[in-house]
Amino acid sequence: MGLAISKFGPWIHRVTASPSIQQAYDLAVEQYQAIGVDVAQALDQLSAVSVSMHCWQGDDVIGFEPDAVALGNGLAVTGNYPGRARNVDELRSDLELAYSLIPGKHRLNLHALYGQFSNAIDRDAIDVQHFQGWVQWAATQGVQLDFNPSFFSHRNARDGFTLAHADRHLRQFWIDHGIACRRIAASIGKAQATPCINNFWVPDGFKDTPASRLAPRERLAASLDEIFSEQLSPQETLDSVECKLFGIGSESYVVGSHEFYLGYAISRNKMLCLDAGHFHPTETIADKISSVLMYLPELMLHVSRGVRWDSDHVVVFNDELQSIMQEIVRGDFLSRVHVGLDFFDASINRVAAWVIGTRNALKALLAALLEPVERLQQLERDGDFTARLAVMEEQKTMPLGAVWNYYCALSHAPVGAEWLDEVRRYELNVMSGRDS
Ligand code: RNT
Ligand code: ZN
Repeated sequence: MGLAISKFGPWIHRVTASPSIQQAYDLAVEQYQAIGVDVAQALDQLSAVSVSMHCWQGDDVIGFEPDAVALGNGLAVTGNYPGRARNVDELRSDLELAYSLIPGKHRLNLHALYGQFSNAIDRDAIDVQHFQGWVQWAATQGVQLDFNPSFFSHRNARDGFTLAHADRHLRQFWIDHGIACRRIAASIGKAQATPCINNFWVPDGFKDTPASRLAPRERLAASLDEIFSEQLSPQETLDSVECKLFGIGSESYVVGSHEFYLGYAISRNKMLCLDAGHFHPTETIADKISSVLMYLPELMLHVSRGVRWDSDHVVVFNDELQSIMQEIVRGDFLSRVHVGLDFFDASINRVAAWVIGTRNALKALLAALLEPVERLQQLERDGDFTARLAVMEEQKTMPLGAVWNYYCALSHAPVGAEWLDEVRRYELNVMSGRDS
C-alpha cells in the first residue's frame, strides 16, 4: 500500500527500502490516514519541489575571478575547515556529491563571481560565454540554474556603495553589471527552457547615522530602473530584489530595506526575495509570505538562519524553518514561492553544510505537507482554538521520520545519517588533497 505513489511509478520496482523502513512507513501511512492526511500525495508534491541550492556555500563566497578581492560589503565567512573547492571542477564535483545525498531534483543558484573567466574581465563586461561551462554541466546533470549579479567584493564597491553610490561613474559601472547579468540569466533561461531567476541583492548602506536616508534610495531606484529598462522574456528570466535590515558595516542603514523593495517590487512588477536572516531577530519571514503574495504573483525565499548578528548559519530543523514551510503549504503557495537557500559556514565540511541545510528544508516542507491543513483551518473557522492548538501540538510527534526515510530510499538518497559516511569518504579521498 505504501508504494502507491504515482510520480514514482516507473521506479517502484527498483525500490529497495529495507524491510524496517517499509514497515515503519506503512504504519506511518496508517497514522496519517487516521487524521485525514494522504501521505502518497504529500510525497508527490514534495518530489515536484526543486530547491535552488546556492553555489557559494562551496567556497566561502569567493568565486573564480582572477583578480578576486577579499569578501566584503557586509558578507563574512568564518572558519577554516580544510578542503575548500578552489576551482570550478572542484566546486562541481562537490556539488555532484551534495546533490546525490539529497532526495529529489534541485536547482543551482549561481553568482556572477562564479563565471569561468580566462582573463581579467571586469564585471561590467561579463557575458554568457563565461557561463557556458555551467550551462553545459547543468544540462548533463539535469540541474536548472538561477543567477545573481555580484554587487560586492570589488574595488568599485567603494565606501560600501554600488548602485546607490553618489558618484555617477561608479553607479554606471554597477548598472552595466546588472544589465550584463540580466542578459546572462536570460540566455541561461533560454537554454534550460525554464526561467532563470535573477536575484538582486545590493549591500549599500551606512555604518553610522545617515544625513539623508532618502537620497541613496532615490539613486538605487533610478539605477534599478535603468537596469530593468530592457524588456526580457519572463519565460527566460525573472528578476527578484532582496531586502535587508542591516549588515556588518551597515548597522545604521541599508538602502534596500524591506519597505523599499516591497514598494519597488509591487510598482515594477518584480519578484521579492525574503531572506530569513535579514530582519530583526524576533521578526520571521513566515508571517510575511501571505501578505506579500496578496500583492505580488511570486516570491523568492533565501532560507537561512540568523543567529544574533549573523544572517547565514546553516539551516537547521527549527520552529522558524517549519513555520516558513507551513505558511507555503497552508496558503497553497507551492507554485508561487521559489525556495532558495542562503548560508555559508566554513567551520564545518562545506558539502555537509549543503546536505544538512537542504535536507532540512525538504524535511520541513514534508512536515508541512503532512499536516491536516483542512481540518486545522476548519477548526479555526469554527472558532475552536482549543482543538486547533491541540491538533497542532499532537502533529509534532507524528511519525515524520518514517515517511522521510522512506522518501529518501525511494529517491535513491541515503537514509538517516548514512550520507555522512559518504562525505567522510570523499573528505579522505578527494578533499584532503586540496590545500585551501
Ligand atoms: C546577503 C544576502 C545575499 C548573499 C548572497 C551571496 O546578506 O543574503 O543573498 O548572501 O547573494
Ligand atoms: Zn540572501
